[in-house]
Amino acid sequence: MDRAVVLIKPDGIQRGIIGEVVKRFEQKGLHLVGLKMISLTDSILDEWYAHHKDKPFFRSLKEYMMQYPVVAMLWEGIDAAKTIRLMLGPTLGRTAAPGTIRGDFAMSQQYNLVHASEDEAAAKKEESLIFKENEIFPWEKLDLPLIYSDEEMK
Ligand code: FUP
Repeated sequence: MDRAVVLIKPDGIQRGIIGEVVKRFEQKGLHLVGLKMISLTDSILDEWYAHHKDKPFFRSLKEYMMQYPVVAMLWEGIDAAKTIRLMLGPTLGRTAAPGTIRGDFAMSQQYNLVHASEDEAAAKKEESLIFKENEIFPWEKLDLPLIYSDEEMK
């Protein structure tokens, strides 16, 4: 199983979509192993968005991410990051297909409500920036044999 970090960003908190996002990932069959509210700091964001540090939008992106707390989640599943990013839709909300989270709730590029790790490497980095070891709960999810075949779970 892979893991992916999801953040419901400050605009998502203000728009009241926490339950909606959690509901969609639970319905999909993803496995929630970490969940907390956190205020992101300048130093976390410098590392989080290191790949954007020379972009013109970097400063306003960080300010927006620090404006209100975020809800951080750690989800497990086969191809978790890829699956979740499909469920979010593309970064620019108004181009996202209906049925995706951004397609159903977002118009903007910056205010696109939810972040998800790009791939497994990004997920590992983001997990270590947000979650302490005792904040991760790998509980046994009893319906996994109904979500994946034995072959897929090997
Ligand atoms: P994503 O992988 O969907 O999080 O998108 P990116 O890594 O490309 O961008 C990270 C965040 O930067 C996005 F959520 C929105 C913001 N952004 C801008 O504000 N302006 C841009 O031109 C590009 C991205």
